[in-house]
Amino acid sequence: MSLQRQPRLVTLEGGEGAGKSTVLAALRDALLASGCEVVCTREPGGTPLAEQIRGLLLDTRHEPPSPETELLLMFAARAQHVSETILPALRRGAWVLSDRFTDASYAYQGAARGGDVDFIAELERRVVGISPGLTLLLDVPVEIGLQRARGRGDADRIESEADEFFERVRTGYRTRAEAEPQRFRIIDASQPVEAVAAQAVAQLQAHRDALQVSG
Ligand code: Z5A
Repeated sequence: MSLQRQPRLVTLEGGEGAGKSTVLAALRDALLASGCEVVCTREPGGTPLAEQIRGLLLDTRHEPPSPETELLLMFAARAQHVSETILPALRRGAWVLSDRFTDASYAYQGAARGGDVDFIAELERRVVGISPGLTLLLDVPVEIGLQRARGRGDADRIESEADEFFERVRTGYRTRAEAEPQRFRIIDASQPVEAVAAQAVAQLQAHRDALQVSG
């Protein structure tokens, strides 16, 4: 069973402090300005149950999950998110902007944690079944991203990992982007936030133009 590409599903990926939240708002505004319905969502999360799973995953107060538990909880949240939020929105013709999606599991649980990539791919096929039409990878050197993210105060469980962990995340994302250049666009997120947002909006517009040309 292969993944079903969803042209109107747009995902934002990147390491800590890459600026995904800001860029997502700019993409949303651009789509709303052209009269589209837009659903903004995030992972892990995006439904009440999946948000509870997010709490389990990121809370530093309880026992840390094993790598397998972490992976399976990410996909449990994602299965719920896809069936309850993403697919219903796509079916009624809305655009869906997601702050992270399955690529994050390849980067964090695969490349950074050393999880079995074939198993992640199997989970993706069996419990997700869809892939984004466009993925914007906000790429920023780890040192800069962590400085921004840690400037906000309390770190969650994953944010508390060592810098080498985030170097592996970055490499994992870049490797995926290089393997699927037709879906990914890499944006240099070390630039000022306005420039990053403007490039993201331009990439979304190019994607929409290409969809119209291809009918
Ligand atoms: N995770 C996983 O392991 N596996 C999975 O499958 C999934 C997720 C889906 C939660 O994600 C965690 O779950 C995350 C990955 C893991 N791990 N961590 N850590 P999240 O998306 O909720 O958390 P996050 O990535 O840590 O979010 P973030 O650090 O907030 O990133 P962001 O949204 O890209 O950044 P931001 O909020 O837009 O910006 C952060 C700060 O930097 C803020 O003060 C901005 O004003 C500033 N900023 C942003 N851009 C710029 C520029 N260009 N210049 C200067 N300052 C900037």
